[in-house]
Amino acid sequence: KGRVALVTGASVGIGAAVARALVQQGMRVVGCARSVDKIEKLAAECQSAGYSGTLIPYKCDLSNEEEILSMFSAIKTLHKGVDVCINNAGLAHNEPLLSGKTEGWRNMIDVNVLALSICTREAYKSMKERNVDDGHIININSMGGHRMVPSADEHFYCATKYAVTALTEGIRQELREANTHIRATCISPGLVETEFAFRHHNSDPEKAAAVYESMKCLKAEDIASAVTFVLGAPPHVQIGDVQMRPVEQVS
Ligand code: NJP
Repeated sequence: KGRVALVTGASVGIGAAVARALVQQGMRVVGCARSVDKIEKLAAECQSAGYSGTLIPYKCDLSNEEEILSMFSAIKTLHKGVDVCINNAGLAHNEPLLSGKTEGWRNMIDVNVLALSICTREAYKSMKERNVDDGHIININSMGGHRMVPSADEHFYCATKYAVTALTEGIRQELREANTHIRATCISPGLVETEFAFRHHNSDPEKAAAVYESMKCLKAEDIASAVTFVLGAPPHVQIGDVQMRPVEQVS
């Protein structure tokens, strides 16, 4: 309660559900994405619902480091700093490796890996300069970041999520070496019903719809519950990874 959380990719899907849940719990949430109008709408909804926290919309293209750094400096000026950083923004361009486009790969690296790393570094800096010892970095990973054999056309996306698995563990070790109690966790969902599959630039909408119709998917709110569970764990408990799949999902 009263803590400042940054949620990246808060305009729709999992990020919007996480932002809403944290505002409901009384946090001051800076929600960022490119479609800031959608976050403004969500902020108004949270206010009319009478939630005790607030949602502060911030327009940021996470593939641009300058924009990320300006956002952290605005958060410092307006809200003193970040106590919780939820690296949620992510995307997939699903196409075969042998014929995929470099632009799509670069976009996935920029958002799924680099933006997550930059936000983590800046959030840690902010926590350290204010002696925040109970901060938390939560990375929204994927079951694809653990699967030994990625599904067809998802190889590059899974590679970026393998990076999230390695980075979260690396962050946890560095935090320990820095002798802080700031924690790092990743949450790894299987299929979640959001616009995600429909947003893959190269995916066929019918194929995307079929994916979601094939089983009873997780809801964005299920992932938000995992985030509030992780944040609510007693200070001595380190939750490394929460893997969540729909019951019907095999791998
Ligand atoms: O995705 P979606 P989800 N700069 O497409 C933002 C992982 N995951 O909520 O900028 C700033 O509905 C985008 O905002 P906008 C997945 O890998 C999902 O399902 O306005 N923001 C939007 O808010 C990802 O890490 C599933 O377009 C940028 C958000 O990202 C996380 O869950 C399964 C941006 C994407 O919303 C959230 O996914 C799984 C940029 N350059 C893992 N680019 C699943 N849904 O099935 C994108 O295993 N965003």
